[in-house]
Amino acid sequence: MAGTILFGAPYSVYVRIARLTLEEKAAAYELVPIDIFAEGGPPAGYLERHPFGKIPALEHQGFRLFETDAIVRYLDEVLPGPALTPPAPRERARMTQVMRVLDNYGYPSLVWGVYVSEAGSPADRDPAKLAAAIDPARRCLAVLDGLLAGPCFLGDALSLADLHAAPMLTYLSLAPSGRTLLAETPRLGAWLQRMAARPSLRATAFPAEDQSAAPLA
Ligand SMILES: N[C@@H](CCC(=O)N[C@@H](CS)C(=O)NCC(=O)O)C(=O)O
Repeated sequence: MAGTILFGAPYSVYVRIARLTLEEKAAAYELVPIDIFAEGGPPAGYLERHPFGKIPALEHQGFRLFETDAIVRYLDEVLPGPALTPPAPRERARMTQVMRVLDNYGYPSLVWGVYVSEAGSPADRDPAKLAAAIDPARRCLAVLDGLLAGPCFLGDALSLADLHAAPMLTYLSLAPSGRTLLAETPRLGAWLQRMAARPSLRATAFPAEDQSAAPLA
């Protein structure tokens, strides 16, 4: 199989992170739909691409890869276009720190805790989970706000940290409580507005950005 193929669904945070990397590199790619939340799960053969049954998975010129962090760092290295990883060790470490904060503390609290529990599909709404997520989400936003070093996370240059953060904070902004929390960190709110205006974000909008009822993240 030639070219660049990404397997996943447009509602997924992690699929969007990979798509943003491809878009910022102006790379041509095919998005092959895989819905892990479909009744009966993903197609049987998909586990050969991702043994844990998650999305995304990548195939690039015959090379198969899963785990978003591995995918975006690989794409950044092999594709032409602006570098999304800084050369200096401290900046690179900061970028990795932001990405791991988002995976370990942001995704559970901002996406599942606030967005899905408050504004996701009706079956997933859960006031108790929402209430429990407010403090962790607030802490996470304060930490991210403190890590912002300029118009982008690392200063002037866009990096993988910005592309990792944008989908999670976009979902957060679709929930009323998320918008209230974001108002407490105005620098981060302004960063999200700048990111939302980028063509890469516009080209990969979540279905929920156009709808009142949202699917799972
Ligand atoms: N560690 C994985 C996480 C990917 C992930 O959690 N993807 C979500 C969609 S955004 C998923 O596949 N969830 C399905 C599930 O948890 O069963 C990565 O970085 O690629």
